Amino acid sequence: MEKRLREIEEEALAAVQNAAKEELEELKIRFLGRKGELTTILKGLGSLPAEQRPVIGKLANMVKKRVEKAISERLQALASGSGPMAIQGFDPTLPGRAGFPGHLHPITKVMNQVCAIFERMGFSVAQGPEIELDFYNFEALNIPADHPARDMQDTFYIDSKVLLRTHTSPIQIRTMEKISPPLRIIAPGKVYRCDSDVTHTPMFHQVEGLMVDQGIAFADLKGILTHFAQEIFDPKTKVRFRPSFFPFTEPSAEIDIQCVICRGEGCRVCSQTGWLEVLGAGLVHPAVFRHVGIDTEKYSGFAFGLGIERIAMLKYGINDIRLFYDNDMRFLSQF
Ligand code: 2NL
Repeated sequence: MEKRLREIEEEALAAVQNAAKEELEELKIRFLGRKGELTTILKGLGSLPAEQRPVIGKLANMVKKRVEKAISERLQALASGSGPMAIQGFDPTLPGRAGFPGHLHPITKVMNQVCAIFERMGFSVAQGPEIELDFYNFEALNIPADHPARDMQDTFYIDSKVLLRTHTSPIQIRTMEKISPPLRIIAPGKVYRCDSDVTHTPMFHQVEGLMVDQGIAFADLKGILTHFAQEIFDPKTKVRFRPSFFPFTEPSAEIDIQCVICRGEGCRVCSQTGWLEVLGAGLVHPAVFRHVGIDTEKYSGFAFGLGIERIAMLKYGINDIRLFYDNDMRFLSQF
């Protein structure tokens, strides 16, 4: 009897040691349950010879206690993760940490908003390569060979004919080559200029737009761009058109909005003028139309360009463009 009790103990302790949580319940029934061998021995103590009773009784109770203790220790070990399969201090029963879902970059958001405003006015999105030919980036846009924009200091050249586009206008030149008017497109994308300070990064984002049809006038440009400014900023935004010059448009204009910081009172952001420049635009220069074979007698059109970083800085009151590209979560998670 004594030998049998020691066998039961040995068997039970061995089984418990490596048991999984679900197996422990079965082992508890098998070794400690009402129909288990140990319980049968304890129940049958009365029929044993009187001199054996205290010895066997004491041993059987000790085995029972040791098996109970082993089971409860194993349960605890599994819960606190100190079992052989677990990493120290890791509790597999705790719920996991909630994942950080992330969000779009502020530049992507403003880019999407700008595109959506023009898409609602019937413009389609066009795309093109970031590595461009001199012809599409300069020549076709009536930018002469001695123009300062062509300088090595402003443009990243790959070789004498290949460069990183400095604006998204080449997308529009390529579109006009392929598709005949009427045309109403926007060209969003990354552009590259050899420049870096608080308001310039070597890569930034631009959206340009182009509308070509019979009878397009400066009034169409004014209507579309005024609507755009009031959609992206505020419906009450005051807009001003100032005469300007670009080689690819004639006449040309720069479009200002009333300062979003001081509401026109004059402050540091608007250099005390009360106005902020947000867009460049004009009627497409006939030389540009000739380069892509559009009949200047029949068609006219307007074009415009804006910088996404500048719009985002004004919208969110950011004074250093480099914050967009530092990848600092304390900055990015505010949008
Ligand atoms: C600015 C000025 C401008 C254009 C871009 C354009 C494109 C073609 C033909 C004619 Cl294909 N013009 N684009 C026109 C005027 C201004 O951008 O200040 N951008 C930030």
